[in-house]
Amino acid sequence: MLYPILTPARFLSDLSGTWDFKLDNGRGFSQKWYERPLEDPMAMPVPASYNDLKEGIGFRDHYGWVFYQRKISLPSALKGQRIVLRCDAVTHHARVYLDQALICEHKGGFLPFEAELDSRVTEGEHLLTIAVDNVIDYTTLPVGGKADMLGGMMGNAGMGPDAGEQKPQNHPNFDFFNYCGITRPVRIYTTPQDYIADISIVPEVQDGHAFLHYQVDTRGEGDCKVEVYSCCGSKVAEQAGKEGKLTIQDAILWQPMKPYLYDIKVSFGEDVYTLPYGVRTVRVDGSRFLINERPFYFKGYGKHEDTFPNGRGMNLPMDAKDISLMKWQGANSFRTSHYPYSEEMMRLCDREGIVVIDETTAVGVNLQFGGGANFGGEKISTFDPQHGVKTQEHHKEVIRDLIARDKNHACVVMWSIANEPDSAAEGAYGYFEPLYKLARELDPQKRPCTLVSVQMPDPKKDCSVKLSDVICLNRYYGWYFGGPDLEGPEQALRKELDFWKEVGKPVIFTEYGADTVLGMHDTTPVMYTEEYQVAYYKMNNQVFDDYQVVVGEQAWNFADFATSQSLLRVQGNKKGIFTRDRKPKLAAHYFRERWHGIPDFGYKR
Ligand code: BDP
Repeated sequence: MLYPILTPARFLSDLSGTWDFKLDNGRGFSQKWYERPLEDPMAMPVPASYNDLKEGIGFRDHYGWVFYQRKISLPSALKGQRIVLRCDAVTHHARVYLDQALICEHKGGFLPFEAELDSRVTEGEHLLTIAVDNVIDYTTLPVGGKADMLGGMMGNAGMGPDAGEQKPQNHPNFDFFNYCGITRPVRIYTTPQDYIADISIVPEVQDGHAFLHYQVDTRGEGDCKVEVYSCCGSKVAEQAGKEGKLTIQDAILWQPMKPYLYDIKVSFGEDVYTLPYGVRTVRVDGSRFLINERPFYFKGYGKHEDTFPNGRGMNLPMDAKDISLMKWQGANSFRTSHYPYSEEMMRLCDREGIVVIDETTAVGVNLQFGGGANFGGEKISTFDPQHGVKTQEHHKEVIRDLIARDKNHACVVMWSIANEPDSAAEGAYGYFEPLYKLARELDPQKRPCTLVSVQMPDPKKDCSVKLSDVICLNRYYGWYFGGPDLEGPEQALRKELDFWKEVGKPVIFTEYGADTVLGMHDTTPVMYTEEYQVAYYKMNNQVFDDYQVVVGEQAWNFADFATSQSLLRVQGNKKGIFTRDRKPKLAAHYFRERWHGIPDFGYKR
């Protein structure tokens, strides 16, 4: 899927701005609110999550549908063009209406979808309504649970005296606030009627020259030509035809922290599209992760798209700031925990040389959290065909759409199929094996695939041992497991790594961390102080340094972030190395010193 851009053949209009908005009162659909202007609407910015933009818990924790609406009219000069409406992310379920008609419906809150508009939109004014549902359950990704699920781990539900009837509400089976709304841009773009639908490029590098195996997917008739331009605008390769091989002599490679992007200009009939493209290779060799055939060491974070008051709404200045802070620290990478991030962020990472582990929306595919669904005594196995999650088909759709969106990004070096699923459970292999297979089939570049695995008593049972190219571990030795004593956790961590050493695949710690309140200090590093966070990381990092198989460390989390309310979360998760408004904790300085001393390449062998 191509990112929408202006070209000599394509018009683009961004519908960002202030829309009309209304919470559904249960009658939105029966009264057909989409057929006429909303009565007494509020003003609502797009893109943004709506939750923090008005006061009151009824608004913040609204359960169900909301309606966004605005008028659109297009220049008549666009008549005859193919006109497409593109929504980059609507969380979690969208119904799009133009005037009286439903023009498309989409499930999944973090990936783009499109609808072709009837050519009549170039005449007069039209009413565009996007109805958005935030309900999460056993069929959605991320997964929503039953009333006592996360409550069992982090709250007060499920046990003890009767707390009274609960009104219908979401129960996220994951640890971040269920922000929702139209969180990324809505745009209209045009193409000629015969057009370029997609482009796939697979790089090969030999003796300093690059060979780009390309394929252009087109609709209609026309001649196809592909040209490659250097960043200063000179043509370095050209080839006719919808598929073929372009040769770039003495190619300049895209490197972590030293990015270089070519412009690939594709022409087909009257259509023109230009793709910024970095040439680099990625592969796993034994326990090494090779980028451009050199052993790479991941330094960085698991992040969130989470800012105030945007919620998960796209925030370009904060994306730029985050990358600047990572560079200040000598970090070179992050994981898009726990959903795909905006295309703007991915393009920025291509441009800035930041390496990305690209994750699907599959978080919460685990009914065991802290007792989880089993908390009240009812035993539910995650993959139980009858009572377990029903996410596999949707999980396939998400993998398809993620790879379709991000396949050409140089920054993306690995796909993460899921975060902390119940990967050692009965049925886990049967659930995941087809998903890995699908990802491997669909990715033209055949990047490594992984699953980010939860801490468990017996890692040998994790289906990731067999399925993943790289072992990604979320481990909390010294926080949820052990701590404040760090000696016992250190021994346990070493013991676990002795096992992974034998497996022989590269290991990346994709999460490890400790909640820390900015400004809380002590001479003895007690839990929640900034000193404890530093002591915790020093212990873990020292162990990582002793194992060749560990090829990366991504701290949890880059910044403090909003979560559901619960007994373990004081205004959110405080494991950030930076606060939510990006002030450094002590650990930010500790990592700055450590990471500037670790080269991007060749740290381990
Ligand atoms: C891990 C999850 C992450 C949480 C983190 C934590 O992957 O989403 O925020 O734990 O507890 O289990 O801080």
